Amino acid sequence: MSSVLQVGPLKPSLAETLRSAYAAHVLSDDVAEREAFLAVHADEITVAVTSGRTGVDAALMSALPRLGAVINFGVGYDTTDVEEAARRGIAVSNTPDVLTDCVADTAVGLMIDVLRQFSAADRYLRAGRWVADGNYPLTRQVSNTRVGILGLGRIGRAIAQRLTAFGCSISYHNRREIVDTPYVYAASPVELAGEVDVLIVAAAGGAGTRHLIGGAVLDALGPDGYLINVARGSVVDEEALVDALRAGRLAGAGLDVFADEPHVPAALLDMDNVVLLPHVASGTVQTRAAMEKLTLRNLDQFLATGELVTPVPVPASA
Ligand code: 8YV
Repeated sequence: MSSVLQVGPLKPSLAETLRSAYAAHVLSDDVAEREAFLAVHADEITVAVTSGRTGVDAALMSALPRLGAVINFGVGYDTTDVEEAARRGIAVSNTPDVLTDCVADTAVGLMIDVLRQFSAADRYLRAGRWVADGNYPLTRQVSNTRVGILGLGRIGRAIAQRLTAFGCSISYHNRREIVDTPYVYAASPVELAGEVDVLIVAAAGGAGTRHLIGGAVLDALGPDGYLINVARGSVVDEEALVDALRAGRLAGAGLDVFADEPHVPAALLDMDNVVLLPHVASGTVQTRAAMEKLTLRNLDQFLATGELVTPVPVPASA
């Protein structure tokens, strides 16, 4: 009998530890198997371990009457219904801080790649075009650009710090203006986009930020502007983004996240001014190991004391 339930796929070594050290159950994707499992084991489960990819929704919470914690591998927890969790007294944890550097590195890498067109230039060379067609066309300078950051949390600040070293000017929009930063506050995403060359999305996902970047923001960014997203695909209206890129109303985009992962809008695949990554921002051996360790610390502490090491804030609405 185990009180731990794995919900959705996890890093293989984490899934193996859950199995061998905690005798964790694994929730099936198959509806009939899931119901059969819940009919027998629902009362045993006190902790669910999941990731941002899957999460725990209100229906699963109501099917697990003794659930006390949702432990999320990843900093983003928009797939878990935190309002419902708060109503039910279920604590939720995530893995902040340990992935900040890698995600910020990825944002800067995407920005450099999109503006300087390194991926496209690499394709150009491999296709024999340097020989056939001559030098690659000139691109856009990265240093000294004006950068706007949507969401000045831990990751947003780490991006700002890195780009400050590139001589970039940094402005930001955030739910609240932050007093202790040297960066310039913009009152809305549209205002921010209108002031910068590159807009970097580092905001949390979820209902509150859904489609915050739509046609109006992209138009404010304009035909010389670039969009970088390392947050959640849901923050950007993908259709509006495709339209803007197609029409040349935006210079380019660098995307690590998409609305319907792993599916990527087909129109983007042929665009040389777009760099596409398969959600790899935290995907280094070092960072994923640190995320795994923090996930297990949350689990151990919850099982021992009923408290989490890195709980997420309880939503204001709860
Ligand atoms: C992970 C992420 O790839 O932390 C997050 O929110 O998006 C990534 O670090 C993901 O959570 C793993 O499922």
